[in-house]
Amino acid sequence: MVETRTDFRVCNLCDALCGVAIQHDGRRVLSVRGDEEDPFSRGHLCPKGAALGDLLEDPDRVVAPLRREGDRWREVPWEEALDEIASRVVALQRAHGRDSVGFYYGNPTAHSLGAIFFGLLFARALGSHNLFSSNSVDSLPRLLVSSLMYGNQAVLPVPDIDRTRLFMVLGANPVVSNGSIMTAPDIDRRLKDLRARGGSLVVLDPRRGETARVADRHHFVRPGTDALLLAAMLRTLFREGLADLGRLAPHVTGWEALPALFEPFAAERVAPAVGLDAAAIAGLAREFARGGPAACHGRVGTCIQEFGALTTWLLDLLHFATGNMDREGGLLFPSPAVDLGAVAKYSGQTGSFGRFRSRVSGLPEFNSELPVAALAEELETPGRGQVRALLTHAGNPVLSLPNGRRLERALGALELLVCVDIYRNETSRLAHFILPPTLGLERDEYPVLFHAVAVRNTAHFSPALLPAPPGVRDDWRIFLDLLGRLEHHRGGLHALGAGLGLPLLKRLGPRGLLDRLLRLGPSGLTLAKLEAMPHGVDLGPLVPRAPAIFHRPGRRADLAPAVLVRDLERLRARLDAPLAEDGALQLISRRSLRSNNSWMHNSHRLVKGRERCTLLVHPDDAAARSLTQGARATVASRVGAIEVPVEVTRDIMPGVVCLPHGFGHHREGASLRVAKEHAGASINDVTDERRFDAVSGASALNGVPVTVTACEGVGKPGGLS
Ligand SMILES: Nc1nc2c(c(=O)[nH]1)N[C@H]1C(S)=C(S)[C@@H](COP(=O)(O)OP(=O)(O)OC[C@H]3O[C@@H](n4cnc5c(=O)[nH]c(N)nc54)[C@H](O)[C@@H]3O)O[C@H]1N2
Ligand SMILES: Nc1nc2c(c(=O)[nH]1)N[C@H]1C(S)=C(S)[C@@H](COP(=O)(O)OP(=O)(O)OC[C@H]3O[C@@H](n4cnc5c(=O)[nH]c(N)nc54)[C@H](O)[C@@H]3O)O[C@H]1N2
Ligand code: SF4
Ligand SMILES: [Mo]
Repeated sequence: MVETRTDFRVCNLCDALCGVAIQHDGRRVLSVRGDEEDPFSRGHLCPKGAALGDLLEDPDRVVAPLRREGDRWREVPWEEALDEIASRVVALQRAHGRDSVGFYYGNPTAHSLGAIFFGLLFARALGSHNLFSSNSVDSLPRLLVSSLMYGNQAVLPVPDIDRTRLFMVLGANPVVSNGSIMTAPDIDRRLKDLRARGGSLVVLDPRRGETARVADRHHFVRPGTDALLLAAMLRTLFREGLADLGRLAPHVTGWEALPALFEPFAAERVAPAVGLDAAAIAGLAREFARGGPAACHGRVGTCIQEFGALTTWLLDLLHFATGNMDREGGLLFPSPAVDLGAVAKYSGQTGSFGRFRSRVSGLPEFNSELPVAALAEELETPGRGQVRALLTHAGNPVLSLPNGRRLERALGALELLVCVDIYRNETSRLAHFILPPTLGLERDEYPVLFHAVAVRNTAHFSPALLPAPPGVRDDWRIFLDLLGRLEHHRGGLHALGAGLGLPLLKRLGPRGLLDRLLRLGPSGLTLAKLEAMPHGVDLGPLVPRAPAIFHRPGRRADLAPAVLVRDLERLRARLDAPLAEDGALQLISRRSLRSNNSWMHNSHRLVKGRERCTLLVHPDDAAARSLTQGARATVASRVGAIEVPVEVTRDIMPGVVCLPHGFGHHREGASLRVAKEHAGASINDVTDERRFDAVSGASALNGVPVTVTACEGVGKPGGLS
């Protein structure tokens, strides 16, 4: 008989930090349950967590370094792959300059302690301006606004969902996402508790999604108009004498300038654009000021749109102006066991902005990275600084970034593409080398970023549980090994190792670094103490931290950063623009409980059942286009067209259509056999890289103007090109 046992870890697939009880036999996962003794997640588990074992055993997983020769893939020894990659990188940088080699890291990087520490180190050591990440299709506006207002991108306010009375959700869907920049496992229970204590949940979203369905009220708002809505709410507060900084008054600058700034945005004036009547807008403002404590949570819907930075700023201002910033039940700044704000400060990563710009379109750098809106053109446009080689880590740009088809052409033409990935997916199939890393349960993990944005202070360490396949390496090792090779090939004057202290870092590894950071943090924890607490430890509710948390002169938050104040003029001009182009609909995205961006569609248990890659269309828009339930439609934009089945529903606002992202698995050369059977079409084959937030450069993936027409006959999967 095989001996089995149960161990406790944290699921690292999304931001929610669910504790999991894993039954295993020392080699394989036998079952996954939610860990009832986890003080934070209290037994919660979503369908993806239950599929953790599927990832480890996926027969399509890459388990040895692969080298592509034409259409064929050959397993090669690590030393051969690393050596050749490093020598080609060094040769390219010698011949064409440091910028000729780029780096892109994707979302799971943030879920790997080793990749956070060592991937960023690697990126810096490349010495290239061409660093990109999924941040610029995600939280870039949020990080930028924190650096502008609080002097540090790592100072992030989080809704105190467990004590608020009014929880407003604007452009997020936590019931599905389980919270983001609001780590909140078991969100359903938290929302039930909110209502049980007499509080209310109000959702403002162009779609009546899963969170809206459990809300007290849901209002449709037109995509990309949140800044108008918030500006009108702020004007109401100032005009009606409801704006009051309270305790924070001595700790801010720029307050006096604010009332005049919002004068052009009367509720009556913005109402037609927002799609919400003026009385409702003013009512929301009053409710927020009087019905508190109140917290408004904006996320992907408010970030990846044309006014991402402006909207994020106005959201924070709404809390300052109603006394809900840094207040119990409002927004609070977590006190994580690893003090991320301090780490950012001492490692020089508080968030630089605009120190340099992208070569072709002049998009601004943030924290040494350029927005992905500039990626394709930086790969394609000849001249000094053109990216000739790209390394990706835990990303799938072909499916995740705007205008995926252009990107796939550009990636396919690179002199060198290296992907550190567990799969030969839609992006890595184009690579010259795939370097396979371990997965979460095979390496030591501590969710350093997500503890820092959690609705409660907790700490939970997950030591490696199961042995990894012999041919894979921990991601941090891959980065350090590559750095070592680069150093070897650069030689002499260009030696990196001494400056970076490579030998010391190698000895410490992520565990050693974590232990040191815990010891420097406020909780008195050490790695050894954490290891003795397999269910994690509760460090208590969030507490007010201002002004000590502000990393600015005099510890004062800047309520009126010049670059954001200037952008109000662009918002004002939006008021005079037509609501929509003739006949165009606005395309937005959605997530599903059973998928994780582009990469969990190869688990049978997650993809089985009805087709999920459908276009949501309001009955009026469907009728006007002769679209019927289940029929196929063509969705076309400036950049391309796809074909998808139609789902007619009143859950979407008239004038808006909605698709999930992360599909489009029909592409030749990827090895994901299950995903291929549920290929769907990629929304990012129609999103437009030229649409971005003018301030931050973050892509505007939401609100894309598209035309939708009925297809004739049966289309091929994934649609047109
Ligand atoms: N239209 C539209 N597009 C979107 C969004 C949207 O809402 N709408 N959302 C955006 C957002 S928020 C994000 S974060 C991005 C995500 O964009 P990306 O991060 O580029 O894409 P993912 O789908 O998360 O790809 C993750 C890749 O990492 C691999 N992987 C998984 N675990 C590991 C690991 O431990 N190590 C390594 N090395 N690789 C691993 C997977 O196989 C997969 O290939 O997509 C964005 N794109
Ligand atoms: N199950 C699951 N969970 C996930 C992920 C996943 O893929 N699947 N991905 C993870 C990642 S990487 C992230 S970043 C988080 C994202 O977490 P969330 O932001 O909570 O999730 P989304 O589903 O993207 O929610 C965005 C909402 O904004 C709405 N929206 C779109 N455009 C606009 C607009 O212009 N204005 C307003 N007000 N609303 C708009 C959409 O209808 C949608 O309801 O989720 C994480 N969790
Ligand atoms: S909600 Fe996120 S952390 Fe929790 S089980 Fe699901 S994927 Fe894992
Ligand atoms: Mo994300």
